Amino acid sequence: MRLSSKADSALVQAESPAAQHVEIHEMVMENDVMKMRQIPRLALPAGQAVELKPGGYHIMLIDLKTQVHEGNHVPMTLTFESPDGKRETVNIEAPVRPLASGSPSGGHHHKH
Ligand SMILES: [Cu+2]
Repeated sequence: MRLSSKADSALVQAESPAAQHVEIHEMVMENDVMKMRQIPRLALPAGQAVELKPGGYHIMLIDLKTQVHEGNHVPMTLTFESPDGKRETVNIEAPVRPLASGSPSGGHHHKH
């Protein structure tokens, strides 16, 4: 999934009725191991598309309320914040992707 904005903005929150918790994650290389960690905001520079995908920035669904499978779409509400602090929410249908295989927490309750 790609996010882009005409003006500088940042993704600051994601919510979905499909999961208890929704976090914005990035992948980082730590001691030659790819790890994911939560980030408080994902910057969207004006006119520059930011790609969300396994292995990069992604939105993590934690404690799923319903089973979701790859190829499904889940409803999601994204909150964006502009540099002046104004917030705007956008409802989307996000495509579900599994965690990359071989990652330390592969499988179980986590879906992207
Ligand atoms: Cu993640």
